[in-house]
Amino acid sequence: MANALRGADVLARTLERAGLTTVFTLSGNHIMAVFDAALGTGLRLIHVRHEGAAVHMADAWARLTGQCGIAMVTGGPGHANAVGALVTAQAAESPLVLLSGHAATAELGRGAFQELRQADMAAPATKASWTARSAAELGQDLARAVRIATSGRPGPVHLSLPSDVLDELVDDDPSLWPQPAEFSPDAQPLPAAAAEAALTALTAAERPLILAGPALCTAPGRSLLARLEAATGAPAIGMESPRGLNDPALGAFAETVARADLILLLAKPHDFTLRFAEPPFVDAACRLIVFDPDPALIERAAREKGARLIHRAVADPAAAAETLIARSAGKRRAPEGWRGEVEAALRYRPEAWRTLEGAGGGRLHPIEMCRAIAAVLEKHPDAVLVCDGGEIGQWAQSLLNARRRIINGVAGSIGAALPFAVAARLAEPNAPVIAVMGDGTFGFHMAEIDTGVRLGLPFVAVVGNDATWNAEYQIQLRQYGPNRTHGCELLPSRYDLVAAALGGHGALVTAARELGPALERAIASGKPACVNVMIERAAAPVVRRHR
Ligand SMILES: Cc1ncc(C[n+]2csc(CCOP(=O)(O)OP(=O)(O)O)c2C)c(N)n1
Ligand SMILES: [Mg+2]
Repeated sequence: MANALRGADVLARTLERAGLTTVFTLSGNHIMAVFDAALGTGLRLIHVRHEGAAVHMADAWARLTGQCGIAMVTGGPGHANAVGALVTAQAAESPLVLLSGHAATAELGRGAFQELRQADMAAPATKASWTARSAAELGQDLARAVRIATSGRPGPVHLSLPSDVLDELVDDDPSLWPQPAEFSPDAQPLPAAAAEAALTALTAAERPLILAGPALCTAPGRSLLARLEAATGAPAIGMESPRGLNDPALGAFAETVARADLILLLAKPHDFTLRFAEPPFVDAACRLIVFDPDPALIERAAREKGARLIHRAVADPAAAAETLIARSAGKRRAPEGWRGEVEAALRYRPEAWRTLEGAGGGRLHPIEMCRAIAAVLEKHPDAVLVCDGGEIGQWAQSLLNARRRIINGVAGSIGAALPFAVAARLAEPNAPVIAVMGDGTFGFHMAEIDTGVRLGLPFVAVVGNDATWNAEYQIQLRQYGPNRTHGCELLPSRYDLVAAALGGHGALVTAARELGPALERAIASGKPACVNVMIERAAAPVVRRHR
């Protein structure tokens, strides 16, 4: 073969041609052919310390750049380590492709090294999951994977790469290379009649709401929602938290949702986050409109709501919003008073939070911690804010904001914050990255500080260290009583020294006045940093004006 290429070359060059050049990876026997094929291409391999981190990074990359994220791991256990992280990307509606090495096709069923039913294993956490069959089809496989990941409701896709397919030789031929259009998402526009029906209902309603799903919670998605709100007069709110209506980032929003008379679910799943839109959370007479890319989710809402679902259509979220904006010109807008009421509820935080101070004694209240971080974010309006979960994550999400924010999301999983921070800095090389997480959460992926050090990707991990898996401790306290709290304690460990040991910057903070300067020093260090803040054990906030 004059111009013979390996399957691995087809894969690497297809990624390069598609501009998908940042690959978050952890090496392994089955994928070393791809590492080799990457030489001489424009591919940038970001070699991480755990396969789950590679997937989390591809997820954050997608959320920040709008591009499909790419993660590549080895077969068997490497793949298994990656699969858990897909769940976070799936619930966050984040498009990525997981490429996993795989035992050689010729050895399957014979006891091959690391043989595992990988496609079956990834299936429930992905939009599509399959195993490549030949080198000649690898380019098309990849284009299809990217297209599925980015179409409709975005999400992860898995493709397994048997090692003999990666090593197989094929002649270089135009048929190997997919056309750019083959990567492009399939478009599902909102039908004009559905848009008109929705706008008529929205303008006739007294207290309408537009609730959007995670896919529209990116920075461009939120700008689009603001335009949609301005065009229709109906408050348009993105929901991306497992706390749903009780998301403390939405202030006292739950109180106004209960008063809505019409809710348009714009690619927002009808699910537990809405408390299934049942009373007392949503009024029994409130009507619903569902525009969703997924017919199965429309059917589910129809089953749940019957005649209260007044209009429905299959449509992509951003396209549907654009159509609604275009068609709302000249139409009556929803009442101003209602919009003001919703805005006030979203903005509401208890007055006492402004001045609240902890008991001292070397520990800050989470509010004091967030106050200092908020001041730093104000000074750095270009900063990317990462928030993980747990009780401290709820405080941070309630009290901190930034134009570019990524949170763990509807999956309610903890641990992604450090990988998110590394990928955020890669995506935004000139912006400070501030990642807030609990001490339990820090432990999941603390080795990614090493990835940041090796690759020169600084970020500031702010650890709210209450020496507890506090979210679970609070459940024990609430549900089982103060005498039955056990097993959720951690040590007040020096995570700042972990960062320093790995070549990063570390600081321990035990008083509120120290935190602002410590954060500025951490940013100025130009290294991956851990600011280890000793905090009180405080239950996450539930924000209500009327009890
Ligand atoms: C992957 C995963 N494992 C376990 C949990 C359950 N969980 C939710 S919050 C939490 C405690 C988190 O502790 P920490 O990070 O210290 O935050 P804190 O609640 O103490 O502020 C746990 C164990 C989860 N949500 N996700
Ligand atoms: Mg904790």
